[in-house]
Amino acid sequence: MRFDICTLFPDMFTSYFSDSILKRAKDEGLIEIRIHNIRDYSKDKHKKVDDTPYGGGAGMLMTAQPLYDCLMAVKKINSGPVVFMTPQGKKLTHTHAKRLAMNNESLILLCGRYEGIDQRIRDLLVDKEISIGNYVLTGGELATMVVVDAVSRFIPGVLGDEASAEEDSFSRRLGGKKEYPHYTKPAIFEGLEVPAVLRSGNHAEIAKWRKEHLR
Ligand code: 4G3
Repeated sequence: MRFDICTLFPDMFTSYFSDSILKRAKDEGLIEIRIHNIRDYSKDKHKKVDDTPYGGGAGMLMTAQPLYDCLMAVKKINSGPVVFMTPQGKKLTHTHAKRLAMNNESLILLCGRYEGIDQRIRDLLVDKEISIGNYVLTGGELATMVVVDAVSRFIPGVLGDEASAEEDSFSRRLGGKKEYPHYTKPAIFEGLEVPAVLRSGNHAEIAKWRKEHLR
């Protein structure tokens, strides 16, 4: 699955996507992530990418031209939908992330900054709008990282052999509930002991205990 990300802050993505599980997924060719700097597409002599809103109001908007040229260039290499990250979008859920991964459809993710983008880019080029929750961030970059991470976990092979996204929180296997408490060594920490049943080796009792402690 391929993700093309359009942003004014490409450096924000490098450490997140160069670490841990997503790095391995990239190295194994399970996902491909390409970052595109919207500023590179500005035709302004000072590479300007923002301007004041018509009608007045606080702050700046991202102008249409660099966004248009960036998205049109990316659409030539990625045939998937253009997704704009915005607090007004459809809320991302477990099911939604899974569906995006199962469709195995590549995505073009657009990160907004300032007070938003010129509406004509939405009208012309944006296919869907996704939100990671009811709050406003200073930019769409964090929201985009959340989408890429949550979707990638559902791509077969990304989590490795034993682990599966379906064994995690919110999966139906756990009755739609969250999780049971986890413990690792040492057996006693700050006077708190790991429940004896988890150290008993009795798998039936362990399963029973975990079921009783789902929350
Ligand atoms: C557009 C996404 C973009 C309009 C983006 C702010 C929160 C989310 C932005 C706007 C974002 C989210 C950039 N903040 N909840 N900030 O998914 O007002």
